[in-house]
Parts: sequence; C-alpha cells; structure tokens
Amino acid sequence: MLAMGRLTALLPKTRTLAYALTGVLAAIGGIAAAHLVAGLINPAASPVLAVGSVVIDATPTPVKEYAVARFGTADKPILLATVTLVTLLAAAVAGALSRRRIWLGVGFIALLTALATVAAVMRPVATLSDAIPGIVSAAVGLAILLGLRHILTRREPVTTSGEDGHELPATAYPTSHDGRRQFLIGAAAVTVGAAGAAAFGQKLSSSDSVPQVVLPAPADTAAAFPPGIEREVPGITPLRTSNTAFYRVDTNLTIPRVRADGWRLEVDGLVDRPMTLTYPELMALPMIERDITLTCVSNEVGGGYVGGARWQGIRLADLLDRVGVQAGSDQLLSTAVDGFTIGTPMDVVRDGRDAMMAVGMNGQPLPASHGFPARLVTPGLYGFVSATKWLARLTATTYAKDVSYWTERDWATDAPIKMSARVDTPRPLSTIKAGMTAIGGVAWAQRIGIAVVEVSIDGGPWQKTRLGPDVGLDYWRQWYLPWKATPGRHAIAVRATDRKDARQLSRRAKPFPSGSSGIQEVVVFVE
Ligand SMILES: Nc1nc2c(c(=O)[nH]1)N[C@H]1C(S)=C(S)[C@@H](COP(=O)(O)O)O[C@H]1N2
Ligand SMILES: [Mo]
Repeated sequence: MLAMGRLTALLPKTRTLAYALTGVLAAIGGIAAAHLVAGLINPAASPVLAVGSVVIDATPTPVKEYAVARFGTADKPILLATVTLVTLLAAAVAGALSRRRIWLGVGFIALLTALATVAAVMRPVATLSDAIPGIVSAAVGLAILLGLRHILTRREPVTTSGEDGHELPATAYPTSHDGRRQFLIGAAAVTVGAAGAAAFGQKLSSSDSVPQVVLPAPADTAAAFPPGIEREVPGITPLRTSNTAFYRVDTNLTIPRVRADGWRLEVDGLVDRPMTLTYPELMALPMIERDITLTCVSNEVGGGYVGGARWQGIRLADLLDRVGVQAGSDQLLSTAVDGFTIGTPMDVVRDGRDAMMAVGMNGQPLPASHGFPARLVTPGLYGFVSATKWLARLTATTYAKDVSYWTERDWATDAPIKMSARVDTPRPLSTIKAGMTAIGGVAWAQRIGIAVVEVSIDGGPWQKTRLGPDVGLDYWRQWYLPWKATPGRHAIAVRATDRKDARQLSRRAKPFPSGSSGIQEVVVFVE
C-alpha cells in the first residue's frame, strides 16, 4: 500500500483537482452506462453518438468538406473524440466549481444529459425509448458526482476554509487519510466500471446482426458460381467477398437496426399508381439473383472499397413498371430510413441492366451493416449514386427538383465505375523470398467485362497475365502472372483492357468528384 500512501499524500494540495475529477468521473460513468444501455436498446441513442449526429447535421457543408478532405475516413472518430473531450473538459470545470456550489455540478450534469437525451430523441428515426440512455446517464452521473463528493466533503468540513478562504492543513483531520484512500478507491472503481460498461456496450452496438428471416428461392437464378483461384494463388482476393469481409461505407455513426415488421417501402413521385410494400409483400415478389461487384467512388487506385457478391432481390425495372413512371422523370431518388438520399439516373435503372432492390447477399438476408431490410444494387455505377442501404422510399422525380445527399456536396450526379486493376500480392512494400512466386490481383470493368490484364515489371514490356474464371461482365476478374523474383527492389505496374478494347485510364485522378483513375504501381523487395 506504499504506492497508495504516496498517491494519497499528493491529494490535499490538489483538492480542487479532486473536485474536477469528480465531474470528469461522473461524465465518464454516465456516458459509459448510457452506452451500455444504448447497446441493448438502440446504439444510435448513445449520448456521444447522438450529440455527434446533431453536430454533423448542424455543420455547414464547407466545414464538413474540409473535415472529410483533411481527415478522410478518420473524420467520424475525430468528431466523436472531440465531443467526448469537450464534454469531459466542461465536466472538469463544473466539478471544480461544485466544490463551493454543489448545484453547479448537479445542474451541469443535468443540463448535459438533457442535451444528450434531446439529441437522441430528435434524430429523424428516433422513438421515445431512445431517451432511456440519456436518462440512465443522468442517474449514473449524478450518483457518481454526489457519491464521490460525499467522500471528499467528509474530510473537508464546512470549516475547512475560513472567511479568507485559507485552508487548514490536511493533518488537522484525523479521517483525512482514510477519506483520501476511499476517494481513490471510489475513483478507481468508477473508472474500471465505466471501462467495462463502455467496452461491453461497444461490443453490443458494433456486432453486425444477420436478421432472422428466411429468403425465398429466386425465380431467376444466376449460373453456378465458379471456384476462384485463391487456392492456387495465395494472397489474391477471393473471387467472392464474404458478407463479413465486404467493405462498408456510409454516413452513419452506428449501423441502423431496422426491424422487418413495421418497415414499409413507399414508391411515389411521378408515378401513376403509388405503392406501399411491407416486408412480407416484398418477399412475395418474383426475385432475381445476380453476381455484381460494388465499388465506392472514394476508392483510391489499389484501394479496398470494392467487393463482389451474389445479390438476390426484385428487379427495379419490374417494380417501376408496376407503378408506371411518368414521362419527364429523369431521376430515381431513393431515401434511407434516416433521410439519407441517393439519386440514380432513371434511364440507367431502366436500360435493361439488372438494377435491383436487394434483400439477400451471398445467400443470406442482408446483414444490418449492408442495408437490411432492403437496399439498391445497380451494376456499373459507384455506390453513392446507386446503392442506397436501409431503403425506405423510392421517388420518381427530376434532377431539377431534387438534389441527393452527395450531389448537394458537389459530387457527381451520375458516376459510372471506372475500370481498374489492383495488385493484391505481393503486398506493397513487402519483402519476399527470391524464386518462383506469383503476382496477382483483381480487375473490374463493370457493364463491359475485363478482356486483358497486363503487368510491367521494372518498366519492362507489358506481359499478359492469366485470368481467373469469368463470372459475368458486372463482376470483377482475378488475374495472376507467375514470376521468378530476383533479389533487389522491384516495381510492378498493372493495367486492364475491357472487352470493347478500351484501356484503363492512366491519367491520375483523385476520387472527387467522380472516381479515381491511374495505374497502380507497387514496390516490393526481394531477398
Ligand atoms: N443509407 C445509405 N446508403 C448508402 C450509403 C449511405 O451513406 N447511406 N453510402 C453509399 C455508398 S457511398 C456506398 S459505396 C455503398 C456501400 O455499400 P456497402 O457498405 O454495403 O459496401 O453504400 C451506399 N449506400
Ligand atoms: Mo461510396
């Protein structure tokens, strides 16, 4: 207990700090307890996340753009860390002030938790139960504040400071040593409890649930899925991306949990017969099954925001024929349950490609993270103009009338996926052993199909690689080239050509506003 004795000896001089700490611990404990409860009820109602969402919505577009440009995908963690930090700083100030005026501490915790509760309840898809985490945070926060304060004041009677604010030495209080120990034990208990609660809550909220529904057999099935060459070429991306390995991109801080019962799909706008579908009604419609490679416009050359899966769902063109789209509608606006929107060109959706409202992914109901109960999948277009998850509404409209979420932020209105080839193995900047190996990866040219993939080593001639199985023109293609690696540093470049004989763009472009382009070049070391 020597360390504890030393620690406690520090406390008397830093009594204001101890009070600040009660505020911080109250905030941490309240936030953590609420995060745990939110994990059980609705992850999006967790105080920091709810406040974070309000901050996102209230942030002017230029600031948002700056944040995305400056921090990229780290923008969300940075936002949440900032919300937490500001809260804890304010809590520290309130705690310190509460030393003399208890109501300042109590009032602050009440105000803070009230804000978090309001933020949770005001979200577009909130229910009343979303107030529960905020209320829990108030109860736990206040209990911690008052509990720790109780321990502190026991060794600091009202007479501690005289009229002049002068403090008596701590040794004047026989119980002070015990009090300090108790305070430290209490603080440690709150910290450990909060860490446990937060971690468990996080586990609950980030687990990707596969909803318990049974998919009907599709009427129009895809051809048997061929085995990929990932067994023969170690390190190459599997031909089919599993649901758990599939990239996830969306604006949501937590995965929306939509229940099948109660869910409705509205089909409206410039249509002759507007329609509302329940989940069972949707599942009763004839379904198709297609192998499609999805790509995110934010994917850099060589990046991982791309994946291939077998999708099952209702052909969009069939659904639109049922409602009768009126002449003049050039945009299909799709709205998610949280109000997020995507605009897809109406002629693209109806040009014969199998754009679909998917309910299944690789033989399973859509996982929550990939859009349960229903999402759009449009072959050939980047996800931000074609792949709305957690679908709630389809509106036939015009580009003149409605502007979708990303288009409003200056991204393209229509964005076909650019052909690209990626090296999976050897890994960039890795060191491999000399001798026979393989260079391999994937290439995609949705809507047209890959014809040729070529590799150039150290600026040498372009060599044709061998292609993996053909899964259709909307699906990516594996490729590989046996290679006798010689010691030294090597640069490997890869480029693709499609079945219309067009070559991949070599001009380098950033993702904004309509997708990256350029030739990937990978450097490896051989020893
Ligand atoms: N509701 C909703 N749907 C969305 C998005 C989103 O932010 N919200 N992002 C889109 C983008 S940018 C892409 S690339 C795809 C990604 O789908 P995935 O997460 O299933 O891979 O979803 C699209 N659908
Ligand atoms: Mo995307």
